[in-house]
Amino acid sequence: MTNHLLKHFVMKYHQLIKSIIALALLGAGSTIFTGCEGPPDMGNSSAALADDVASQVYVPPGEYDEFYAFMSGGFSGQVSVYGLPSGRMLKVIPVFSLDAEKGYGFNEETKPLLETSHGFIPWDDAHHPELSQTDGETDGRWLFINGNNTPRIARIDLTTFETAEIIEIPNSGGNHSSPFTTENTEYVVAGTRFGVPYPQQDVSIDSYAEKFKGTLSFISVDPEEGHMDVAFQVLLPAFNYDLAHSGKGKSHGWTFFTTYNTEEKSTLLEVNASQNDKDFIAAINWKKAEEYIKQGKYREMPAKYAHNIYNEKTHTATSEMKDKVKVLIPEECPGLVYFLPTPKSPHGVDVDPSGEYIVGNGKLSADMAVHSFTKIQEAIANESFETTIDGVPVLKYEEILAGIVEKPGLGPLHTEFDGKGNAYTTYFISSEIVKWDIETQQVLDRIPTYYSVGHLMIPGGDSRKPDGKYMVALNKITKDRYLPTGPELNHSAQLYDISGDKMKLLLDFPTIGEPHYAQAIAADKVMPNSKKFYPIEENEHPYRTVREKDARVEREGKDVHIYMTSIRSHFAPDNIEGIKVGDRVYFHLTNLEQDWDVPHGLAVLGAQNAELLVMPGQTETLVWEPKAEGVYPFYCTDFCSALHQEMQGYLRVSPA
Ligand code: CUK
Ligand code: CUA
Repeated sequence: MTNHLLKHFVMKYHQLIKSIIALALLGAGSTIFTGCEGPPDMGNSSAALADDVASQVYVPPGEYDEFYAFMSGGFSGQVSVYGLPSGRMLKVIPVFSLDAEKGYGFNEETKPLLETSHGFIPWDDAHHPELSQTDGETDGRWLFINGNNTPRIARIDLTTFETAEIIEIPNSGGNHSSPFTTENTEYVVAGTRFGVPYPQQDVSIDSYAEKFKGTLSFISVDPEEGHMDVAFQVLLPAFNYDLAHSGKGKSHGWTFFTTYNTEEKSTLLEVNASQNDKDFIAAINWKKAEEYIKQGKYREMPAKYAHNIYNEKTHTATSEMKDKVKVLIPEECPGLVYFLPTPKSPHGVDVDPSGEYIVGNGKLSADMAVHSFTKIQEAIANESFETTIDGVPVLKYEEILAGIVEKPGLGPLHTEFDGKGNAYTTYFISSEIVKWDIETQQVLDRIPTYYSVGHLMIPGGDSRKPDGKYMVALNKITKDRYLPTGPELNHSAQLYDISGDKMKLLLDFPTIGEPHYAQAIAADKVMPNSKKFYPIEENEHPYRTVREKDARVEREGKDVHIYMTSIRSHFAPDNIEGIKVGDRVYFHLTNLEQDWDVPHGLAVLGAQNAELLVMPGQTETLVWEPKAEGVYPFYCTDFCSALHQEMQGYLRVSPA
């Protein structure tokens, strides 16, 4: 055996040991890395295969990728955009977190986007990007993403790749099961992970079962503008609502939410949680909810939440505080909610492209339950209920089951579909993806992931029309996959070819933050609408300067407004005097360029905020309160022309 082969064999063997240890460690939730030196086994077996694989992901220089992939940033709070199949990173879109690169959250225009009922919160934990849909197909208009920590949903405009709106979700704690869309983007949904005192108040945590509630929110989306609104909430027992997916096709009009802690305990230490053999999927008939709302069968409850919208004409966001929400109570609204028993602690709930099969991914269960929408409807029609909890009928497990995937792997988390009758489920503990037949529930294939896969993504994989060519695994642990970079490595995505019977690993690429979920869409659904610049004549920013000759400085008491322009390669005005210590200086910079990809930046020595990065035709404002007299330089931060380095100026600050 050559050295190379021997090493290969050893590594393979280690993989087996790792799997066995991992199986033994059910609940420990990690794959054990055994510390081989050098690069690891790539999961494919020969050099020839490697060549074949390389050609499948190779996008020649200057050519475009086939898909846009949008990855959640997890605790980075942002969204990153990748090209597939190349795995090239195209952009980071700032959403919930400050981004110094783009001045996001630093300039006056975007600050209001990060307002909440708790004040300015420039961070969140973003888990699930969700593309807007028309007729159950991704349409390339908007991307929604949840903020988990301070409950919010953001809408990104895919003509600009910028955050256009953020709405806070009232009466919620941990907005995890969000923002999964309905078939025509009628709604994006949100559910509270934590039970919350309802209404929010100072109560003993021990009173959890009596005083706490769970809320599921339906956020309407305006079909033209995309503007969101909290249409209504459904008040439920204080389970923990984990994930969701809406029905499609025959199950259009329904949304399904997984729950855990149906014991309603205030502490989830292992002994307390997960006593019940089954938890529930909460099935909401939102068409019915709309009828109840129309009939006025709702209660209006106090709720404090921010609604922030970015206006593309004024290039400025505004924040509005709202104070009421419509609430539906199941006891008063028969037919609105049903509980579907589902084996232990389901995480994801996924609906197949036909809308018939509802897959509950029970983390602590050996088998996976697949529910039948048809059977659910029959059970409801026959009023065949096991019991009722707070006015919500519980259906009988055996009666709604389409079938079971038997012992497919350990720790199922999420399932996506290829549109060819197959489902693909991630197994966190056994670190693999299992392909199975939706109708027969037979396992067809399995492939390891490196390591500990969370979500997976197939372009359109949660829509009616998946593009079943590629699959991306989003892994929690990276370990030995890349050159070491100290104690922490970036999370890792892996691209697989799923066009044939057997899944095939094509590519590893690092990601930003923690990509929980991702979505992808054919490039030709987005690319033609991508904005190249903003026409200057349409700029309605209140502090715009549309001609260089109008550049000027205006004083209003202690506020000094600098109406500044930029064009290759100078600022106007560039030498500014008459500023005093104690003034508040507003740089309102309008970028006069009218061409693609020519932003100008602005940085000022000692300015407390970051820089500006102004897109062609836009205006942005940097506020600075100089603390000491002197002469301060400013300059353009984005290399914009051969004379970029000459793009600079001075600001003189005199004693008060
Ligand atoms: S979650 Cu992270 S692996 Cu927040 Cu959708 Cu399942
Ligand atoms: Cu403008 Cu560099």
